[in-house]
Amino acid sequence: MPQLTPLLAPLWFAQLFTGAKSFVDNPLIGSPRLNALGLHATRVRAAHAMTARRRAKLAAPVEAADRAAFDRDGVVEIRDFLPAPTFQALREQLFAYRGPAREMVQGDTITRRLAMDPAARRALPAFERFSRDARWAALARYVAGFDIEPLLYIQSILPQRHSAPPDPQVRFHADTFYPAMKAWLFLEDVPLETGPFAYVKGSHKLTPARLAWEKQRSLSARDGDCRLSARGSLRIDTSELAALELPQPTVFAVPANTLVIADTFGFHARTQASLPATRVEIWAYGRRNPFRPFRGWDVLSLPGIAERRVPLRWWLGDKAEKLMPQPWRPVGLKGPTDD
Ligand SMILES: O=C(O)CCC(=O)C(=O)O
Repeated sequence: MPQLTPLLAPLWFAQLFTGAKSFVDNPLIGSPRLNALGLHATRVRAAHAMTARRRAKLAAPVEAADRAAFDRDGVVEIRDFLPAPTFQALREQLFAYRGPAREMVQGDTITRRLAMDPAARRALPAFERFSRDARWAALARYVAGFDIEPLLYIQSILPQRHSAPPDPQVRFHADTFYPAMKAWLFLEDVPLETGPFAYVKGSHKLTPARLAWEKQRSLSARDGDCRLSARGSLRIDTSELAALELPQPTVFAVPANTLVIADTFGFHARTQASLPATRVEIWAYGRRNPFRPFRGWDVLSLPGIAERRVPLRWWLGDKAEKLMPQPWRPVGLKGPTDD
């Protein structure tokens, strides 16, 4: 709507100082001319510099080995994360639980999420041991670069449920132009056939080669034929990794009770499942405006509020549906393994 342009210009400008990442929804962020002058590259550099400062202040409580692994690789894998009896109890409680679920279909794959809201927490008392775990809490905050309580869900990945092109998550990508945290505590073994998570170790680092790649991609991302790249999650082919001095991906085909936590500025993907499996996990997500100078404090992370954020977001999303169609559809009461 061209007549709205002068009204929206201040909003587009203000968004430059937030995590807004879509090259198509904001004409400044998507402008090939501004990006040739270095707009995208400057946002990337500034966001990483701010994160490094905040992470330095969040480092002390993180176990030294976890910090070293994360700083080197951008991803940490911790096997046998919960004590065996707690994990067994968590599995039993989680597989028996049914709650208000949301689903999103991407290609042939359904992603189902149930909020770890107060009702879920009452039904899964063993979850408390995970959410209050000091090692997890410190690492989640360090990786996110903020002193925030992550959003927590029960998530199921159900590949090969539609006859459709492949799930777009199987193409390697960076979620954002800035560091952000995602984590998975797998409730069952994740063999290769079920489509494990994969990560390009070291790709969380903003090297000169990566910065040049970001700048190059920002010139054409808006007009390219990949919808998700245009929306700011740049896709990369594994054949391009060597030129960025990066290794081939590591596939996390891991046993049950493994925690994987990653900076999703690093290149990652879900590998292609070869059967219609159901991968069940506790899934966590932590990000905030990357240009914020301080690591905390976050009122939304307070107990009593933190666990109500997901239902609140869903409710707000439903209210704004007409303005902004949202992909997460309510599907009634479901359990994590229902088909
Ligand atoms: O579920 C996975 O294994 C990875 C999904 C993914 O690529 C993402 O969350 O961005």
